[in-house]
This record gives sequence, C-alpha cells and structure tokens, in this order.
Amino acid sequence: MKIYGNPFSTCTRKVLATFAEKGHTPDLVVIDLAKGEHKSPEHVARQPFGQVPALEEDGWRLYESRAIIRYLDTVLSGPALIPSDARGVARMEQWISVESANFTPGAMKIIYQTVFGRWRGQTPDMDKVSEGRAQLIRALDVMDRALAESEFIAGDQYTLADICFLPYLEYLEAGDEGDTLATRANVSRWWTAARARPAWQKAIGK
Ligand SMILES: N[C@@H](CCC(=O)N[C@@H](CS)C(=O)NCC(=O)O)C(=O)O
Repeated sequence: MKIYGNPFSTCTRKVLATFAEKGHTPDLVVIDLAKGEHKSPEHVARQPFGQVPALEEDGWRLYESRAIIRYLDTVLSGPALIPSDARGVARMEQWISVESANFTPGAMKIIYQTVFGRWRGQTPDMDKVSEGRAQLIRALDVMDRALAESEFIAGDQYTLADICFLPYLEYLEAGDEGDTLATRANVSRWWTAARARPAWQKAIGK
C-alpha cells in the first residue's frame, strides 16, 4: 500500500497519524506541492482534484483523507479507532462532520494567512484572520461543551474523529492562535493530551 502525500499537508497528516496509532509505518511517496507535482497527469489519475493524499494498493485507488483513514482502521491490525457499537460510530461520524463543515473552514482561513502565507513571505490579512476566528470560535465553543462531558471528542474512546482535528490544531497553535485554544479549558485539556501522543508526534515528524 502506498500513500501519495506531503508531510506538511493537513490531510496527509490525518493519514500518517492513523498509521502511527495502529502501529504501522506508511510507504509515503512525497508529492512536492511547491513544484506542482499534485497537478501532474500521474497524480491526477490517482486524485482527480489534484490534491493529496491518495492511496494505492494493488492497483486499487482511494482518495479523500477521511475515507482513507476509515479504510486504514478497518484493514490494518492495531488498536481500533472506530467504536464497535452503532451509537459510538454515529457519534464519531457526527464529530468528523463537525470537523469538516464547522471547524475546518474557519481554521483554514486563519492557517492560510498566519502559517502558509508566512512561509511564502506574505503578510497576513488580518480581516481574513478575524473572519476565520469568528467561524472557528463557534465550533470551538460547541466542542468545549462536549469535552466537558468526555475525555475525547466522541466519548471515552480515542477515535478517528480526534485525529481529524489535530492537523488544524497544530497549525493554529503555530500561527499564534494558542490563546484561542488555551482559553477553552476542555479543548485545551484535550488538545494538550492529544498532541503529546507518540503517534501524533511521529505524524508531524518529531
Ligand atoms: N477533501 C480532501 C482535501 C485534500 C486537500 O485539500 N489537500 C490539500 C493539502 S492538505 C491539497 O492537496 N492542496 C493543494 C490543492 O488543492 O491544489 C481530503 O480530505 O483529502
């Protein structure tokens, strides 16, 4: 099984963290986004939107990071990252949807300005940062209330839902948004524990 991705990409990091939690090392083929390798015909054949990550196994291809991590949890040995009961699965799916629909759009508005833009030597557009923060805070407040009731985002088990949030939290922290996280006590407790997990540290190359 090969993963075509980039170690700095948020969506690739979800996949790398899943491999690490399961105790496996991925066969990562690095796609250089700066060189536009993700738009090459070879890569577009794997991922028709010209994005990373993409999985290839015995000629079978799969794209979309959240679909890939569900597949990995099913086929790889190691600790289960999907609950075994119907309500647990539904709760995990609820939070993965919140991550993609409510949390990530605001988070990425901030990250594009304060992290990726800075890497390119650009000055952050603070209006866009404020717009992103307003969206992000709505999601974080909902998460904070849920995390007052449980250790992990979807309950008492560490699941794919937790993993889905981590790449964005990592870049928010790096992009000076640490206070937005730290002032939400339950989010802060959860994020502090999650980022210290050896699997996450491995996923980010530490
Ligand atoms: N929904 C896709 C999103 C993939 C995505 O946005 N990947 C980014 C890197 S994290 C990318 O390839 N960006 C380059 C581009 O869109 O041209 C997934 O979850 O896999």
